[in-house]
This record gives sequence, C-alpha cells and structure tokens, in this order.
Amino acid sequence: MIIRRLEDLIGTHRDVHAATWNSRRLLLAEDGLGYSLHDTLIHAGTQTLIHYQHHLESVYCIEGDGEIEPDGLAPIPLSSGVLYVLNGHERHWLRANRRMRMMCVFTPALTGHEVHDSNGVYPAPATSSES
Ligand code: 9YT
Repeated sequence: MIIRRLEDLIGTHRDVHAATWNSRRLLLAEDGLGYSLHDTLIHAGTQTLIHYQHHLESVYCIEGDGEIEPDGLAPIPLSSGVLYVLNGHERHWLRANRRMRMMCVFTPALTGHEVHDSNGVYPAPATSSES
C-alpha cells in the first residue's frame, strides 16, 4: 500500500518544473503500477505544444480554465470537470486562461524527470517498442 501527500513531494524529484507547467508526480514507474499519476499546474496565460508519441494520457481538469486545440480541430474549452483523453497520440496546443490544475494519468508510466522537447514530445520509455 502506498500513502503519499502532495506537500511531501514539493522540492523532490517528483516535483518537475517546465516553462509553462509544474508537474507533481504522485506515482511514477518506480512505484510499479504501470501508469503514472500527476497533479499538474498549467500556468495562466501560457500555451504549450504537446505531442505524446510514446504515451497515452488522460487529463481531468479540476481548477481553472483554458482550451485544447488538437491538430485539425477547433479549440475545445476546458474547465473544472472536463476530461480529455489523448488515446490517438493527438498533437495539440494546450492553453490556460486562468491557471489550470489537472490530474494526469500516463501509460506507460513516466520514469521521473521527463519534460517536453521542442516538438512537445516525451522520450520513449526504455522498454517501449513504439517509435
Ligand atoms: C496536461 C499536460 O500534459 N501537461 C503537461 C505536463 C504533463 N501532464 C506532466 O508531465 O504532468
């Protein structure tokens, strides 16, 4: 059994900062569950290009508002209570009007320090056969 408190993650390797977001990684690959779970803050007034080529991500917004704009689609508003699931590896822009707080689940699990490269991609897990 695992018990973990957000306040105890702050400032550790599970508290990952990027230019437009801060990901507090409650569960990582090292926890052995097959998925990772993150409490992520998307900073107000930012936009981020994201393309998870090697992962599936489910994102549930619990605070704030903004939008997601997948390639080829009109922007979709996001606010508390909205879930989006990138089950097709959709490349997208993520924009926050007010700071958004998102609960994010990744499969396969992130290992720890991943931040997006210039194309919005996280690297493939070492064991993944997907390119
Ligand atoms: C919603 C989203 O993908 N934000 C970028 C950060 C990512 N969720 C993470 O690593 O927690």
